[in-house]
Amino acid sequence: MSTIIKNGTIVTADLTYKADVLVEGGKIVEIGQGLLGDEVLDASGCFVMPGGIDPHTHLEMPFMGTYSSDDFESGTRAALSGGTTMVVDFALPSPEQGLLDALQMWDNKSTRAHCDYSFHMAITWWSEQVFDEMETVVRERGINTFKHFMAYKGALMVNDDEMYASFKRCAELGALPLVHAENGDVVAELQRKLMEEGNDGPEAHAFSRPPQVEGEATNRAIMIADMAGVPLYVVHTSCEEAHEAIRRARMQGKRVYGEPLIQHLTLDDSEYAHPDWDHAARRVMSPPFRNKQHQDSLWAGLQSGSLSVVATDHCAFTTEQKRYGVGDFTKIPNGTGGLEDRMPMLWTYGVGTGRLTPNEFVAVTSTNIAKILNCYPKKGAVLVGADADLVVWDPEKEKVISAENQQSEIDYNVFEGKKVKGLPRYTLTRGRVAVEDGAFKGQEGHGEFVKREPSTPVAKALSTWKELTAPRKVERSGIPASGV
Ligand code: DUC
Ligand code: ZN
Ligand code: ZN
Ligand code: ZN
Repeated sequence: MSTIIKNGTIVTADLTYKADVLVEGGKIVEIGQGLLGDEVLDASGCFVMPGGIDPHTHLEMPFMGTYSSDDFESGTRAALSGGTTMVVDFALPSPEQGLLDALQMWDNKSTRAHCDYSFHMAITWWSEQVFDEMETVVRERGINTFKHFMAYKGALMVNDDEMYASFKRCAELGALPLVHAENGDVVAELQRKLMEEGNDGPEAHAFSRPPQVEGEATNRAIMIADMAGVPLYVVHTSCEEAHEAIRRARMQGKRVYGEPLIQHLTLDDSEYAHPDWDHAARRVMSPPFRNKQHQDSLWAGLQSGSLSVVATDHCAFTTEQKRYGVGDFTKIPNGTGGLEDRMPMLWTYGVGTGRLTPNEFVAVTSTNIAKILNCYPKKGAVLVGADADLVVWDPEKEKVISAENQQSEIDYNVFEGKKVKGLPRYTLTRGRVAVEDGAFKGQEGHGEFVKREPSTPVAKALSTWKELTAPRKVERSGIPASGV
């Protein structure tokens, strides 16, 4: 059976034009005028765009004494409902657990996915076993990205020596390292001091993770990546200091990518001052929400291209789970949701305000991500031969975001009450209509794992550092006798 998307305007990262799209066998087979197909989807008044890719989710992840509450079933249901057709989740080994062992757990969880997905592999400890398994992860499992936590001391955090070793290994394998950039030592000390002074509420969370800890760690990771000769992807860039570091590195020719979250772009730190404990705790995530100055910087980064993609870091916890941290803010499970809302929120606050063009919207929600993570043009494209992961986007369709009608399985939504304009009329996952006018019609287990090859060596070019400082033995005319 074929499906034809008729009367729409195709919007890609670089083109806008009117054409029909013919889909068969899960792929785009023809783009042109007056095409015919079995199932007809009317896209009048709509934009036909590559489905969104969320490069950063944590589904059913063991974390801070519990598990994040959206799994691959509810998480991908939320994704598709908001126009996202692929998620990239983090396989997270517990301390001393092998990478392949952890991957097996993620394989098992992800069988319920409604849409396609891929994994990043987290490096949470370092050993010869980890070094060896990284090669299998890249060459046999099709995972070309490794995440490093510079925070969560005593749990997930890796030190500089481990990070440098892992970055060098990534360089050898043609893999891309990712960092959660916050100085975990300083965070731990600020947390201790705040608690000691009796600041145990969720408002203390933001004070324990100021922009400086993120700016410092971002700079450090960039310099370590430079020395290892590998590109770098900085997850959840939330503040001006981190953005500045990324922007400077890019101007120096370093291949560094920044990923702001939709939450940091649209919500600010006044949320933590809310008199209701639950309200504030539900918004505890790391890095925390920032003030308007930082938000402006992130928007400017997207507009100018110094920041590359927009993600969610979807890591949803119920109010009950958040309450583990009553009396000690450091025990509030860190994380917020956003999978269903990323695309409508970015359209409303980005395209709707004139900050982003529709083409730029496609770039930062889909195409840039597919290119950086090396699954383009299978994903992120409206091209013949690409997967038919598409969203028929109605720019006039409106709703008010509310936990009452969301797909996520938690009991609140951090965007509650926000009015969005711009929503999917249809979302297609490999040619299958999974969302039609707000109604979910997906199929559990339809999602497939997307293998991502290592990058070609040319994509590894970073700065000229290596050329300039490659050690050279100096021939000397004479060497003085030892002074001892
Ligand atoms: N930050 C969060 O808020 N949650 C999951 C992990 C992270 O780094
Ligand atoms: Zn569920
Ligand atoms: Zn993180
Ligand atoms: Zn994360």
